[in-house]
Amino acid sequence: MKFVEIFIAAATLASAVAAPSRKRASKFQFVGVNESGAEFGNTALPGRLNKDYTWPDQNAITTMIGKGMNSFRIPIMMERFIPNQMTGTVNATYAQGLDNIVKFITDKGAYAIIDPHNFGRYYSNIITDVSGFGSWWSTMAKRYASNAKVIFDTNNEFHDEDNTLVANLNQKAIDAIRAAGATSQYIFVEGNSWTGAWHWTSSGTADGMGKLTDPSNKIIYEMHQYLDSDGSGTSATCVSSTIGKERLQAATAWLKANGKKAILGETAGGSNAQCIAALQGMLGYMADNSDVWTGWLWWGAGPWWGTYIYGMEPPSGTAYTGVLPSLTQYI
Ligand SMILES: *[C@@H]1O[C@H](CO)[C@@H](O)[C@H](O)[C@H]1NC(C)=O
Ligand SMILES: CC(=O)N[C@H]1CO[C@H](CO)[C@@H](O)[C@@H]1O
Repeated sequence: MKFVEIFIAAATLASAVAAPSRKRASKFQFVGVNESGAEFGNTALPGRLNKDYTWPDQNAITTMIGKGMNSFRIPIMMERFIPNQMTGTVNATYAQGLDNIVKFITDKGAYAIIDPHNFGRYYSNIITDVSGFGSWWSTMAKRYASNAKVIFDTNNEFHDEDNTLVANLNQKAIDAIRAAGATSQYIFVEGNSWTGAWHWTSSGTADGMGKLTDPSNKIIYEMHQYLDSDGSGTSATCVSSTIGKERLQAATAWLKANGKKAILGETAGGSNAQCIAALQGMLGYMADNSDVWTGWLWWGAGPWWGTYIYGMEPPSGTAYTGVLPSLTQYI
């Protein structure tokens, strides 16, 4: 999701291996939700805890694990974790907050996906210092090198920049993470054009992204897809009851042709019959193609969403009450 929309939900991923308390219906490896909060107030840097930003609610995560979810994406700000320059040192306050939520999630056997929600920017400037980006990731990866339930997400939604730069940044992140000793973790890589599934091949981002290499062979392509007319995830109206499946078809063909796996790292639709049909059609299509689609994450949950159109926060979020009950077979 774009910064203009102030709130982002972090993805909650739970692992099938460390079985959550409830048996899951689908065969997806990762199902969960974005858990927003720590990336909020991104124009206030470093920002004040519980005024500009907050951490996800642990009770809400427990509730979602009870629903069968095993994966939680935690959006953070790169600048809050390492202020001033990417080669610098961590802010102990923010890093401790991240440690706490990561430990809570992974102690429950779920995946914690660390998502620098920066759109390929650092202090609003497009990141061109590939080496510095590697340093940032090295610092992060060392911190969680021994926790196999952590997933590293290179960056949220690169956009309006050079496709080759995006691929180079992703490769540098992979190399830095592995060199830091974090060799067991999955790495989610994101492309240009807001990592949109519908633009994955047509934007040209697929070309460089398809050449990424990983010595641990555990990279998963993270794509995002919303079902409103401009695909921005800002409307509760979906284009049609079949738009979800349609928007994934070209990317699915690319994944199969290139032997790659993907995660739908952000998706949502409004709480209405047409969107629910479109979501069911899309998730059913992904289940039919589970050789390449490993799962999906809803956008978004988190304590500060209020009456947000896609709100998945229990107990009263718009999507928690109006959409989730229709998606249980895909969890
Ligand atoms: C570190 O983070 C805390 C809370 O996020 C913030 O209040 C503080 O100003 C930060 N310190 C620096 C040096 O950025
Ligand atoms: C779909 C959606 O609303 N996404 C939101 C995610 O959160 C960011 C910021 O936290 C918002 O700007 C987006 O609108």
